Amino acid sequence: METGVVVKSTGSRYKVMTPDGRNIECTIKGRFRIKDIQTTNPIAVGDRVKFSLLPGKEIGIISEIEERKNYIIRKASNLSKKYHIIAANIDQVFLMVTIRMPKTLQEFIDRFLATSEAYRIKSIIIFNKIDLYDEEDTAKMNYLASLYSDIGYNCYCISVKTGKNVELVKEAMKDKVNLIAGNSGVGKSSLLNLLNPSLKLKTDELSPYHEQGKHVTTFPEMHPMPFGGYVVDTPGLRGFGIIDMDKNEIYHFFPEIFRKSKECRFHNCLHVNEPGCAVIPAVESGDIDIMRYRSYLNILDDENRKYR
Ligand SMILES: Nc1nc2c(ncn2[C@@H]2O[C@H](COP(=O)(O)OP(=O)(O)OP(=O)(O)O)[C@@H](O)[C@H]2O)c(=O)[nH]1
Ligand SMILES: [Mg+2]
Ligand SMILES: [Zn+2]
Repeated sequence: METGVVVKSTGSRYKVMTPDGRNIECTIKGRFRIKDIQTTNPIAVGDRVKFSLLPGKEIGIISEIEERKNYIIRKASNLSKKYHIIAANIDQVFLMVTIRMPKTLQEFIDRFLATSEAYRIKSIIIFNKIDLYDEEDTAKMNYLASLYSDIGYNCYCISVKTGKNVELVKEAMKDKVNLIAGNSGVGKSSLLNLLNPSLKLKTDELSPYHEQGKHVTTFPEMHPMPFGGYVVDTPGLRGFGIIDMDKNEIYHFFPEIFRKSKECRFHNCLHVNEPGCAVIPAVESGDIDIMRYRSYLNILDDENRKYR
């Protein structure tokens, strides 16, 4: 029996990397399940597995998965009760966003961050393509970068094209298992190619009409970095099918709202219109960003709608 880490999973085939750096094609034997949730894929990138090589063949059979430290999932589709595991055993997530080409919506950022909070995985924001930004775009980026850093998320403003500030991202990724996520076309694979030129990952221009990415990367894959550590490249996210959250705990995943909520009169305050709420006046005075608050209300609304 050998051990290894799943670095790629395409349907029924898995690429497993051994501690001495060999890549073995594997299939699975038996059934693997996560307690309480239904998943469409039993094993994901980042899973640590045990496998045995078939005699005389280059193919391994996975027979065991180590317990996961954490995992990132998304709904298989909007209405489905099934989940798809994107990756497991991740140290931190880099959310790559762009102010233009394509434009990342702020609510998308907030939904993503709230979901990572729910998984207790540290998120870091990368603003990419700063070489394209005019004065207005730059002002918008600076506003968002200071908003999110004040809440507690580290932010990097970079250009993969010019290489500006990429060193800083490298330092932050060093010796960790990182995942990079974001809308299609923001430059995730381009960044990995810059960090590890031997990868030669496929990238493509945006479609000129919609200024949107073409979903070039189709499977998550873990790549080793020459400076130490790994990065999981992922396919561009469309809307963010947020995991089911208990409506009473959504605000726990907005750190600045959670901090303020301790001053609310009622411990079960949802910060919508309750008397003695401390969050609403903080939004009115600008201490809590109104767009963040709106993102919170929208997620709350989605959860309410499900049970109607
Ligand atoms: N001007 C500019 N273009 C960039 C920058 N980074 C990436 N691009 C371009 O953006 C386009 C999309 O890049 P990709 O790396 O394919 O984007 P992706 O996020 O991997 O997209 P998906 O795999 O579809 O999710 C390519 O044409 C890149 O050359 C940048 O910093 N500045
Ligand atoms: Mg890509
Ligand atoms: Zn309140």
